[in-house]
Amino acid sequence: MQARNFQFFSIFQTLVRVVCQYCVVVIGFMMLFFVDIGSAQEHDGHNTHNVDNAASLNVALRMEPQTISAGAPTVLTFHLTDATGEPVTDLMVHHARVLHVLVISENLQIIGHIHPEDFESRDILAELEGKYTVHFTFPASGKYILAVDVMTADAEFAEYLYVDVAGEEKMADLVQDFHREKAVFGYTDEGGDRYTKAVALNDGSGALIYHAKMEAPERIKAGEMVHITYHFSLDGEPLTDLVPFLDAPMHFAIVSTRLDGVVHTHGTVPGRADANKMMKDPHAGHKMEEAPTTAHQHYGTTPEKFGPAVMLMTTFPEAGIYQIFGQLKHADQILWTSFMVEVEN
Ligand SMILES: [Cu+2]
Repeated sequence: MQARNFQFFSIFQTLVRVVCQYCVVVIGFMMLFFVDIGSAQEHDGHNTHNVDNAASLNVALRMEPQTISAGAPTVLTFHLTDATGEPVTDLMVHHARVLHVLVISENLQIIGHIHPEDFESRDILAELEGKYTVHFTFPASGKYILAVDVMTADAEFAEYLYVDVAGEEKMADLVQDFHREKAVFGYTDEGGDRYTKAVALNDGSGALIYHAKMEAPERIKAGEMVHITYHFSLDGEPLTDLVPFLDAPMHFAIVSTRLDGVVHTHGTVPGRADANKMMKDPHAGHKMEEAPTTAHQHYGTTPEKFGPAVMLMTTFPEAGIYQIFGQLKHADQILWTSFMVEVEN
């Protein structure tokens, strides 16, 4: 018995030694790593806007290179800190991602939707320091708004930052287009609901051409709940086999020409229980009363197959002209829609 105990003890001792050595190596590596990150210049001073008053989140953006040029790959690192300056690392996965970045050009024609998980170079150690990185190539020079969406156990945050992109290739002027039926391009999924490139609307770079019809009230008033219904078809046939994209039937990014914010919201499938719940209580999806245990807590579950209709329920805060970008999925194609609406007082 004693011999066995001794054996056990010596195995235990060896185990402890190995674990300790491993810890020393890991801690040493982490220290080296953070010293390196710390020495790089931080790009503070960007305006951020916090939609939640209960908790606070600061987002500083570091760009590499520091001057962004059209057509050049750029590394964007968002440094998340709380009111006391401590890194925010307890982000919850919502809509299948830990952090969502929407990039939208001032002319409301270029959009990107990217996440740290979309890149193989994802740096988990840096994320332990509240630093989340995405890669993006801005296709044209001009001003862009970046919307960063994250969720913690206590709150949801939407922060906005602006970047100016230099370069010869200037973005086109804003065009007011209030058509309610449009051709929609499909972009082949890069795997796992990823599409990491910028999409310039109507540039014809997509492979398959779909058709989208959007039904909205004739007059849309600021501050009033609006129901907008989309109908999708391909080759004249209604699409009945749309599939979820990032845990939602459809993602929306709603931006006004003021470029003063981005509403990142999600569509529902008409006739479904969660859609009906939304009809009765339009804010149902945004309440945090029920513990958000899954990424589905926004608007309930998304059916595995649906279509051809998807509904958007939203409220436009002010009068103005808004672009409603939409993103959804069919087979391996990620579809981007854009419809402009005018909102009155
Ligand atoms: Cu996202």
